[in-house]
Amino acid sequence: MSSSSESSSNSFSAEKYFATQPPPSTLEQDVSRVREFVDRQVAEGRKVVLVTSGGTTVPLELNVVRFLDNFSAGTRGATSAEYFLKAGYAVIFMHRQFSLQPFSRHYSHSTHPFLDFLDIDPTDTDGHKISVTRAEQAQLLNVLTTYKEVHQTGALHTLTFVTVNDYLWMLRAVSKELSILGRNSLFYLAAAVSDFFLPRQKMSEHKIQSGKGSLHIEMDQVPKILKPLVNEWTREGFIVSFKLETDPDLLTPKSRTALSRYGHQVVIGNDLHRRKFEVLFVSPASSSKPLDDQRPGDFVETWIRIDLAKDPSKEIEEDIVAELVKRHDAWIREAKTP
Ligand code: PAZ
Repeated sequence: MSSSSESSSNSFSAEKYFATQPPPSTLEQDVSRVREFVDRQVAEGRKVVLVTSGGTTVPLELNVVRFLDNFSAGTRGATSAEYFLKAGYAVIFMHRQFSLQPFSRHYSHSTHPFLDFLDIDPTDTDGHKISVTRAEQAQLLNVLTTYKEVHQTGALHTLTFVTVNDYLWMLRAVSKELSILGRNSLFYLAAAVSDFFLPRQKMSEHKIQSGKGSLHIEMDQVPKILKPLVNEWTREGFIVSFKLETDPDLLTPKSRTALSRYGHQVVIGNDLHRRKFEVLFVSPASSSKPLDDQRPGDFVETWIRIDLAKDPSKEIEEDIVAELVKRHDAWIREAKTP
């Protein structure tokens, strides 16, 4: 696999990407459901957040047997979605198929399988009476109550993607639908999106054969989607992107660069191994200065940290969302100030 610079022939502008790569077959249906959901939220006066969550795949064949994937389980997105709902937002939860989802995430098959806390009543001769073990009852009741309330109010809408192509088409379409909300929309882009992809035109139709020995694949660069998102698709939405790094020295500079390059509202930097207890918020100090002319002092940087040793059940997403809600409200108020 090789990487290339943005100006090389291997990079796709967003325009070229959408002109050459086909949309997912369910896109139109998905978009019309999103439109209905957004219309309902506008009528009910709710702010709407789009949460993207989980990793995208990059298929290597048209009849796909093999694909590139990444580590993301969707914990950040699913957890944050719950806190946004609690804060009164309507949530469009756009997630990788089979990754974690709000509410059911508490009972993930790998970390907390639900069969482990169900009991069959031994006194019931028919064997039909199932109960929840005492230790699990309080939490289950809590989760279930909120889950039912959310479904009753219709404040959660779920969308599914698998490939990076699904993700890009869906993000473009959903962000255009959200533009009618103006500043009442928030974008929380926590999905781990591949930087590289194999254009359809270069894919092998059938399963790649192993007969020729080693495999060499040259991938193209996925277009920098934040640029059209900020400049064209949704001009007024409050946009929060995430930056993941594994080298701690790169976290601050790369987060600043992302903010300067795209001119949105917040970049949240997180280190792969420390992401559950600390994140860095980077935002512009002044919106009046040209973005490409900003210096380190022109950014406001705030760390959010939690102490998991003191409170192991605390979730950093609670504090991330609380901070964003404050900033989003200020952003909405700012537009109303003459
Ligand atoms: O899904 P998860 O909770 O395991 O991980 C969350 C995350 C690290 C993918 C997210 O916080 C993030 O940084 N997303 C953007 C990744 C990127 O730089 O593309």
